[in-house]
Amino acid sequence: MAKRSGITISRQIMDSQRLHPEATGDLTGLLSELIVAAKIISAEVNMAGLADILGQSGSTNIQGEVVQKLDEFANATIKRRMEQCGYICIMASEEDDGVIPVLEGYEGKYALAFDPLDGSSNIDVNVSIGTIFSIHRKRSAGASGDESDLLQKGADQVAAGYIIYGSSTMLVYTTGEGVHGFTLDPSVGEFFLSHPDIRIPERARYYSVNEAYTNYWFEPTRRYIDYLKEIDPDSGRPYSLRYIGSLVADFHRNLISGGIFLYPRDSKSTDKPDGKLRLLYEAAPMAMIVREAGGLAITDDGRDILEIEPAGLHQRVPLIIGSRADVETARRFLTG
Ligand code: AHM
Ligand code: MG
Repeated sequence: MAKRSGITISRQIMDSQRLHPEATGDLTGLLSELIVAAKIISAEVNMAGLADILGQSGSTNIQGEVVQKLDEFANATIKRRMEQCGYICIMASEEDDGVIPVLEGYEGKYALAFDPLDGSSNIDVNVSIGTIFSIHRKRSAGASGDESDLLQKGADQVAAGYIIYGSSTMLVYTTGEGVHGFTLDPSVGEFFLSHPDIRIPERARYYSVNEAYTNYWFEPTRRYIDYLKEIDPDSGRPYSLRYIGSLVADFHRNLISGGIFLYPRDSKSTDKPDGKLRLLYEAAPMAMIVREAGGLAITDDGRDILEIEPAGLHQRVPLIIGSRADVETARRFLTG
């Protein structure tokens, strides 16, 4: 078959809907709304560096309006679009403590969890940041959803993805049929298929972890990282370290080039007994994406991230994610 080019994200989503005659188009509609939100946030992120120059930083802009921080802007943008799209019944965001209802009369059949702008502390230094999303099917009775629609394990996600605002803006998502990456052409405002059917390399030469925390780690975590640094050219060690400190950017890099990312528990500090990253809108969606791309995601005691039953909206979880063979090796160290 001839290679198709110039495929827009809407075309690709419609094509995949066509493979499911039973589909109602709601998931397609939901993803389309998220894509619009992504474009709006992308435009705002790209302007962030100009804010000072244009005199729009501080508490009010030149129109006399209060300027929102970018993460608040991203959060409000997604909530506003989704609460009246008619495809979802309930939402959870990293920026909101409780569940976020949708407008009455607009209740749909999906639940959406999202991190509106992950890594937002990196905005001021022009480092890539991202939006992460996770979609489950509604399972509560009645029209309006409740927390139980969000507290579902990652294995039951119907779709997951992220948008990375980097040297270009990319959207990477899966509905369980492979992982596809699209790059935004800002001149026409469209996402075009640039990375069809992404496969993460089986084994890699890179690891990503905040190594400054070594002294907080449990001994097996330390032993595993020491192993990656041993000199053994036959098996490709030492690995190289790449840590950006922005999950979407670190994950994306590893997805494309191969690598393993770790955010383990602390043994000593009570500050991060379960690591830092959140299960519902950081670890679980990335775990679905990596599984669809051939990789693996586990906790630092060897449990499969996708099998964890969430107990709270903002539950944290230790995360080891990336190239399958590397994560399997890590699991042997961590559980051995
Ligand atoms: P945030 O949700 O407050 O932005 O924090 C999450 C970020 C992730 O993007 C990144 O992986 C992690 O924090 C880095 O944390 P650390 O600075 O402890 O290495
Ligand atoms: Mg976050």
